[in-house]
Amino acid sequence: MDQTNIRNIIDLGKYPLEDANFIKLCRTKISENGVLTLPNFLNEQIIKYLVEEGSDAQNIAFFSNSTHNVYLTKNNLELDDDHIFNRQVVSSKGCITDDQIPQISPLKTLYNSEIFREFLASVLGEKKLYEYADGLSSINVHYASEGEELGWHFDNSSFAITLLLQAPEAGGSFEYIKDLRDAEAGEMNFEGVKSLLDGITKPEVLKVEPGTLVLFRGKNSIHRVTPTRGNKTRMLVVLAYNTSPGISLSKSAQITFFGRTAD
Ligand SMILES: O=C(O)CCC(=O)C(=O)O
Ligand SMILES: [Fe+2]
Repeated sequence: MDQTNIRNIIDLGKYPLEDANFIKLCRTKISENGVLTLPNFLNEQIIKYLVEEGSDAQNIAFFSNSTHNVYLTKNNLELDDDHIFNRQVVSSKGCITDDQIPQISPLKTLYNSEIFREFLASVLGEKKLYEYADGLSSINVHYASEGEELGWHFDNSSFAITLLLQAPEAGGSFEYIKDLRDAEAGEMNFEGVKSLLDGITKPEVLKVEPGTLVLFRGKNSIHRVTPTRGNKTRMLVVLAYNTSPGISLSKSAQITFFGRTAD
């Protein structure tokens, strides 16, 4: 099968990415819910292929283990250690970078497909989307083995695009609360965050099966991925785009996420 042809990777009959009505429906969904899920976006054969490709590369993944606050900032020393702003949560995962994904991978076909990219831009209300200028950040595969998790956080970027390849036996679920803060207005909602982290407020759980494409607006919607349980690794692809050309991830972020820089 020709993996360099987008039509062999996604079913454009089921998901007509160029159809104005379909785009409009997706736009409405993401603006109303802060999230859009397209189940079975990848066909079964491609998922199987990508799980194998991903498993083969797991041994070269960079493993990171960190604690951070939900705002992904340094601690504020003017506030007490036990203030919710300074409350530490744990994140741990393995990650492979764009340069470690084979050129013939269907992930590259999908990421670079004009049809796919224009669809994403239209749904997200952006003029155009661009790849990262560094050779590491555009496509990443994340691995969460038993006990690994992503702690509660608000994203720095306004949107995220993910594809689940393999779900664990248990755990590894994506939980969120829509619009818990308003970053643009400088509203951090300490009370709301505290209530969630103290287990008083219960989050929503997003239903995601392997092959599901997820578009998520995570800047104001707090989210986490619960610890993987069992021997099967949670494997997830992150497709990262910029809204202007020529942008690289900062060197310090490259070190944090990938353990090295592109050059
Ligand atoms: O693993 C996921 O499903 C979400 C990833 C995420 O929230 C992030 O990378 O910021
Ligand atoms: Fe996130």
